[in-house]
Amino acid sequence: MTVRIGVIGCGGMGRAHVERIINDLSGGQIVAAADVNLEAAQQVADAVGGTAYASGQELIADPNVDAVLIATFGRVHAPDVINAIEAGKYVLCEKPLATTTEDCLAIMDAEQKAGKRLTTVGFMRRFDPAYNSIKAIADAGENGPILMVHNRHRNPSVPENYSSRMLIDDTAIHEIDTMRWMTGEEIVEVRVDPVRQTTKAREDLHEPIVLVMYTDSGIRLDDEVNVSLQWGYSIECEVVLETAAVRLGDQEGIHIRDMAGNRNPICRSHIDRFQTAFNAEVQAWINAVARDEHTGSTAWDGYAATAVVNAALESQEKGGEVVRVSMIDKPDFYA
Ligand code: ISE
Repeated sequence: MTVRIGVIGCGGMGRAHVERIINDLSGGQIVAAADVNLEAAQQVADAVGGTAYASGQELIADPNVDAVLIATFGRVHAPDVINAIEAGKYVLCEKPLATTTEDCLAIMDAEQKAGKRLTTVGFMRRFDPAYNSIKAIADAGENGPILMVHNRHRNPSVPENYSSRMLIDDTAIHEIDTMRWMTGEEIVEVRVDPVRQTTKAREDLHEPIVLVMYTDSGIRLDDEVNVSLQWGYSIECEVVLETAAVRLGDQEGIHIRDMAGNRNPICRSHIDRFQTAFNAEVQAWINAVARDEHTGSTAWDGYAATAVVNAALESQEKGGEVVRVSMIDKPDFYA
């Protein structure tokens, strides 16, 4: 069965997904595109011979659309996700699932009413081969439990509209999810340490920052978020077990020795660095939808990440105070 996909949000991320579905993946066909900017939707629709819509609601109602991929801004995700659930259509929603826990709870309510898990959140690092290798070593248990994890999330630069809160709800949210997934535990406490400010960021962007988080069993997680580096896109993760320390390797394919030194080329963006993970994530979703099954992270994962983000934002506002994460008990539906 070919899964007929409608894409909501035709900016950079939406178009990147459209291109991968057309060029790199199998089993999926883009049949509709929606964007508040109808011209942007029309361009995508023309390229695939599909239908353009000015709203997600109209696209979801299209009987030719089997499943929906949402790549709009986080703050407008919830109504489209809920509409898709009510229409009984699987959704792959880019992160964050929603920017408030209230919206995430409404999504979980809609899913429980539908009696079916239909929502996958675009936490694509769960599909990155190197993160998976680390998790497999940790899960095997031969080196004892995880004691702590050190993360570094470094970007060369960020767009003009990127604000200080996005250090947490747009950037650190990746480590928040990856750490929950890696440890299999909820994060219960967060503190955001301010750091001497880089002169390379805009004056109103207060970075770098370091998040320090604890899980329910006491695993310590830290995450440097540093997004005006200039020199490259660099993601590091080291998991410290009792008798081993396992970290992401050099992620670039080749090694060069020349007059400039002994080095690997460096990625420039998340699209380069996580190309394999993005492809694996969307392919797994298409395959699962074709089998009428859910795959990847759930609406609960989206909710939990947003709850941790909220606690971190509160700590950021309060100059680094420790903040407890406030969450409902996990419904059995997501067990
Ligand atoms: C962006 O939205 C991403 O998802 C990237 O992975 C991250 O590195 C970047 O900081 C975010 O702005």
